[in-house]
Amino acid sequence: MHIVRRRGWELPEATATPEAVYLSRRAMLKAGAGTLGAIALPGTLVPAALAPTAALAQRVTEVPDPSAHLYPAKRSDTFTLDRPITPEAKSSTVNNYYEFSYGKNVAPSMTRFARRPWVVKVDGLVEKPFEIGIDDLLARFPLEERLYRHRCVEAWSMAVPWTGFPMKAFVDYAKPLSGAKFVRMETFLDPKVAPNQRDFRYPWPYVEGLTMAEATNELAFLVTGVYGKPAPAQFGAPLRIALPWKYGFKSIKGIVRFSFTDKQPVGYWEEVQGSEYGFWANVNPKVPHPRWSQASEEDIATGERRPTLLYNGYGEQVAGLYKGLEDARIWF
Ligand SMILES: Nc1nc2c(c(=O)[nH]1)N[C@H]1C(S)=C(S)[C@@H](COP(=O)(O)O)O[C@H]1N2
Ligand SMILES: [Mo]
Repeated sequence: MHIVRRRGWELPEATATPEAVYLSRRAMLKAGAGTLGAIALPGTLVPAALAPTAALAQRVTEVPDPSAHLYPAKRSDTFTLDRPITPEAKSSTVNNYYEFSYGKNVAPSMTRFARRPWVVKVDGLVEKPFEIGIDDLLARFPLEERLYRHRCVEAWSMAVPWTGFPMKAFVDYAKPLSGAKFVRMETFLDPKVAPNQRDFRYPWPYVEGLTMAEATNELAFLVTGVYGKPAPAQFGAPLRIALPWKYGFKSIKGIVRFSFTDKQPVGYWEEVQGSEYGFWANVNPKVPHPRWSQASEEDIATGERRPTLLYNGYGEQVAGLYKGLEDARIWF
């Protein structure tokens, strides 16, 4: 979603994204300043052997999804939209998935990604840590469809019919101990599949976190499908989350691990640039991002600008979560 300030040794494709982000000193130190001169000449990040080929693309897309028979799921009438559903042709070609591309058309860079096999790990402060395959998970939780608005911190928005199950059902199943205060979620890590995970400037894997109260709020939704079918890879298949009252970067894709913890997790973007992206990231039109306004947003389908809503319009469900936190930085 953001580019890194351009330096001589940086990649040309980094210029494809609209906003500039400044890598924190911490991230640079973590990357190891000593290696800076040695690598990342333009073009060396993705070895030729990893460049997508038409044959590979075909192989990956031809794998039938074993969960296809579960779709479409019944649409919930609890969650309604104040705008049309964004056409799939648009929402599936304007994506953020930094592991694969710093630009918005991510799908062509995902030819090495496969949605199966996929194992999810549950650990930390739980009665008993375990692993579960995505299809066993899908068999355990009834699927439903929910229409949610989605608001990226970059001030664009869309409206999507997600399919999945409430995060609360999953949390109950994980049996967290009473000492668990947060859930930390982690994206897969496999640079052979996700070329940008070789980019030492970023703290892979992608991580996000929620308080237990947020994770068990009725809106927190674990997503497995979209538009009435298993989610295409660029949407974060086979498992991502949708948190419609928060900026989109909280809605982590490609989840392989849930860790229950008593420590507030540090998210990927918080780690990259903590002065601009924080733990809470609740949508608020009145609190500008340090580099741009959040007062309005652009609908990616129509180009129309509309006023941004507090909590992205979901205050009724979530405002209560933040009582007593009025002075905290809950808008970044
Ligand atoms: N693992 C991972 N999850 C991610 C991201 C990412 O780069 N990597 N981008 C986030 C951002 S900034 C947004 S806006 C949403 C985009 O979701 P979409 O592509 O389905 O619209 O995914 C979020 N989840
Ligand atoms: Mo975003």
